[in-house]
Amino acid sequence: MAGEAFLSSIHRELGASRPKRQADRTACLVHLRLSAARITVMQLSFITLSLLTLGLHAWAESGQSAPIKRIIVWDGEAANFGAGWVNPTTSTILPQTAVVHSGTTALEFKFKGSSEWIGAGWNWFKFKTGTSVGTDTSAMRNLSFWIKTDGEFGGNLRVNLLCNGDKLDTPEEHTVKVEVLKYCPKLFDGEWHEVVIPLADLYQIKGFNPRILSEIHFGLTTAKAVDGSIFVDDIGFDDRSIDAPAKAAPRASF
Ligand SMILES: [Ca+2]
Repeated sequence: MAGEAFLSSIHRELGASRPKRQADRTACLVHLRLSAARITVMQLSFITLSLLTLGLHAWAESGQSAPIKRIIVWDGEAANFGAGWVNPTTSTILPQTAVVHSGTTALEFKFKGSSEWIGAGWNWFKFKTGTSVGTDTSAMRNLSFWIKTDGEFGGNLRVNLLCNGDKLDTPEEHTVKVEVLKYCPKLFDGEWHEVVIPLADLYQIKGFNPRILSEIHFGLTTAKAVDGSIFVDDIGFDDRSIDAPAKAAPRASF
């Protein structure tokens, strides 16, 4: 009987301690799960931080910057408003669909002549005047456009911009003229090229207003008779770094 009593006491002891042990086991599991959760959160935080650091490092190494801001003033598609002028009047500057850089339309400045200055302009506000009419380029760094020449004419092709005003074409509304060849050494090879001209090279006239741009001019001087065409597409402004190479802009962005 003494042995039975002893065993019975052991059973009671075991029976009484089972809930406590289960509670301990549960607490232990909760603790382990919380610890695991803490480790997981820490790991995720570490991984996230590592990826972010690696991403920033790769971004810095790649030399990439924020997306380029662009203002397209004429591309013949989404931006297809405008009108032009030419000199002499036997020349033309018109939208056409045979030779294009983007979409289905580009401008063609077509000329034939000798011993005279050949010029053309394209006004993307159709010569509407006013101090509130024009493209604000104050946050932009460059004039850019695509160009293709057709014909054996060579010579000096210069470009400049006009800002608007109550009266168009006053002296202070013209930027200085720059040589396209300087920014596009392969200008006369018959292929399409993007021309990127820093606005700082153009905006040097006192009184010029960069907030109301409305027109671009092309002027050609040669020492021989000329007969050819200059095709222009995707005229716009952008804020890309002037130190960056003039990479081809994706056509879809125009
Ligand atoms: Ca186009």
